Amino acid sequence: MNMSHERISILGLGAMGRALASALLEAGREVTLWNRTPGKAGGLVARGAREASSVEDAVGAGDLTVACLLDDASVRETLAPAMPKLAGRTLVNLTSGSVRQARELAGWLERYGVSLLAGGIMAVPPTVGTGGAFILYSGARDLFDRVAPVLAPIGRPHWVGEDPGFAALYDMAALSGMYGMGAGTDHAVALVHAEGGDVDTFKREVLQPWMEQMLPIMVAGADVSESVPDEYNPAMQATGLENILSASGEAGVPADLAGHLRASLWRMRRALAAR
Ligand code: FVH
Repeated sequence: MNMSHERISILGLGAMGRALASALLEAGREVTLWNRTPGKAGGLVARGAREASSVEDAVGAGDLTVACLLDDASVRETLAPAMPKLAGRTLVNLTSGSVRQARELAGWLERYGVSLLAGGIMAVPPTVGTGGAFILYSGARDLFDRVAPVLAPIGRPHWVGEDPGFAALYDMAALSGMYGMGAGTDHAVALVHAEGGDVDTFKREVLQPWMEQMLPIMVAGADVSESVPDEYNPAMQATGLENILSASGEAGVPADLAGHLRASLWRMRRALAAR
């Protein structure tokens, strides 16, 4: 793989594909674009990108092909006709999917002599290419070492292992943390709103500083065991969780979080029973 020209082809011009292309153009890369539905490359072409007429055309134009499509099925569907052209080349797949899908994709590509670097984007379109953005990669370390500098403009490259499924694993796990946080904050705001509180003031003066204080503690304390740290009092925790459930019921807020809260409650009760 010759990375000296840093010619990158991007398959997929959704919100994320466009953001990736923009950051790479900004960094002076030679960028070729393909999208299933034509007409999405306009502004990027005006900035120097070339729009390919087919997937085969795009794959042939790049030292590196990046797929950023909806899901695993769309990646397979898009690549299938271009496999002969992709043979002997590298695909970086930044499409979200499951661990098994990533492993199976690597096996499928390998049969055609295509190297896969699997990825997971830890950014949203507006933050691509900014300081906080990072990209999880998994696959052969030497491949990562060659690709990382080429794709660094989209976000800090972070290798998580040889197993092609690991980028998806860490991506999905991190998203689970984010969605849990999102569900919790939505629930918090719904409670305050339902009981007549000032949501903006609550967010600014209570929720934000509370979440900032607790986030490092929650991440450090996240644990797969059923144990409760000695310094925590599970009886107090169980009562506290019951209070949240009661407050939600009184406010008439849908108990969307009840499953997680009850699971935590039972963890406290089991810890109490084991003492
Ligand atoms: N946007 C985000 O915030 C998240 C951040 C973390 C990473 N995700 C993942 O990135 C992948 C792409 O997401 P996206 O935001 O670009 O998604 P859309 O704007 O919906 O664009 C989808 C593109 O996929 C194309 N597409 C869909 N189905 C097919 C198909 N069967 N064959 C070929 N292409 C297909 C679609 O094309 P079109 O509808 O314009 O013709 C778009 O290019 C995704 O995995 C996120 O989970 C983003």
